[in-house]
Amino acid sequence: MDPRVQQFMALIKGRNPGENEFHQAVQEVAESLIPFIEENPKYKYARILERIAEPERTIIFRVPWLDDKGDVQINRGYRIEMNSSIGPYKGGLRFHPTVNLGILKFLAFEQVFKNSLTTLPMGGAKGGSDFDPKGKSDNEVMRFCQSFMSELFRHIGSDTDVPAGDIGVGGREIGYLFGQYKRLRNEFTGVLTGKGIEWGGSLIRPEATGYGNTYFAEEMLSTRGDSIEGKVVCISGSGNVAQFAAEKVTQLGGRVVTMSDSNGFIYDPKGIDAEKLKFIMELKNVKRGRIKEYADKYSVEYFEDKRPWIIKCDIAMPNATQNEINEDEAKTLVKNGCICVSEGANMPSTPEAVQVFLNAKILYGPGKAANAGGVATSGLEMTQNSMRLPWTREEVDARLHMIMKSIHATCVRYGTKDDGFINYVDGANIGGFVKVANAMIAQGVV
Ligand code: NDP
Ligand code: 2IT
Repeated sequence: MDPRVQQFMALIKGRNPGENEFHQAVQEVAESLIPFIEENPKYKYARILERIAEPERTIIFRVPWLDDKGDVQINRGYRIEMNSSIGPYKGGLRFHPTVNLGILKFLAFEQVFKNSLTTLPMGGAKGGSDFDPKGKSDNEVMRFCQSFMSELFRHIGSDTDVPAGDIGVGGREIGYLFGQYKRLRNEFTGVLTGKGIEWGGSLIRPEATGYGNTYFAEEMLSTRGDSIEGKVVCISGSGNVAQFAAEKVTQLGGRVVTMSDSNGFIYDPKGIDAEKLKFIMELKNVKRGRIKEYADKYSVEYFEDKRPWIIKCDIAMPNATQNEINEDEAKTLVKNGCICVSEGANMPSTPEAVQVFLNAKILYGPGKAANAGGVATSGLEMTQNSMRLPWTREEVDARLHMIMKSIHATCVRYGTKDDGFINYVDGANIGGFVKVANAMIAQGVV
């Protein structure tokens, strides 16, 4: 390891003990940025790297609520307000039993760079809770959301901090959170994004992360004169991002052969077409069932406790969670002829897996670039809320498409190496950094 990176990481690990995912996210960025900062010493003198890795504010709170039996339950709530130099704090809320401070800090850190790449004026944040919505009734989810917002409301606002969804937080949760915020503040504002279309939401926001992830893959492929048409695609996850990535890939002529959840994956060699995807959407969004039921319905193979990366494919879209592709799985993908990895999830590849993709010189689009379409469209929702004027589906989709092309162009600008290889990791890290770092310098030592 570069000794400068090592020295910086010793500082980060000392200040943030035990937060492994946060260390991982910071180290990846530091590896791209430290050589760049050496060439641009103004960032060094202002100690931007040290400042950018320290949250502006960390909020941790108790979330007590009553379950359906009348018993008291206690969870922990968080909001990490990482950086506000280019706009109000912005980023999702995750409700999942694995949530802890380190995971949310890694997500908030990534969000700063991602939001900068979108071209829109948004700072970076992330929040959530170790609450598990799985197996809870709608009423339990509502009471939890109301309790969570009863504390969070005092820290957020449409010009201060604008949360949205992430794992375990979809339209249902955003509705309950918004209702409680409105009641406490007596204000109808764009304080959350991902709202329902009848009450201030944006068309295309539900689709945006998966569509954007696919548009980004299409852009990467176009640099090699290729496209999604006719490609075999492995997708992991079966939630919001996975569903709409599958929809767009299929519309563009690709064949999606896998989807998964935390229990296993299904392999459908004929492809998950529009009709079958409708079944998955109903299964996951309404019945809240398990992906295994797809295998039973369509008589395809189900691999329990396995991840899809053992299946031969041209394109891989990890769209479930962090560290879901390890080194061996990355090697298997490359060996099987995979030419493109477009990350819908945040940090789904381990550092060793990333190295395998970079060494093989395949098209590798890291999450902070490839999944930025979701937050970008959240930004467009904020714009429409401010104007009090909704845009059409076509208008929002066209803007999303344009933004993904622009993010790709930024990665090419900052990530192209002497031999012409585009290192999208460096491209996204440096491209996301410059705007934020310049704003931090302009605003002084704050
Ligand atoms: P959802 O909650 O809608 O879906 C999550 C999916 O991932 C489910 O299929 C879930 O399976 C699976 N999953 C979650 N945790 C694990 C785990 N530990 N191991 C295996 N599978 C798991 O979330 P989203 O689709 O919104 O989010 C997916 C990813 O995309 C996350 O990394 C998120 O941070 C990222 N992302 C989301 C954006 C958005 O707009 N929603 C924007 C940008 C990135 P199960 O149901 O069994 O838990
Ligand atoms: O990781 C992400 O970018 C999100 N979960 C979406 C955040 C947002 O504010 O829309």
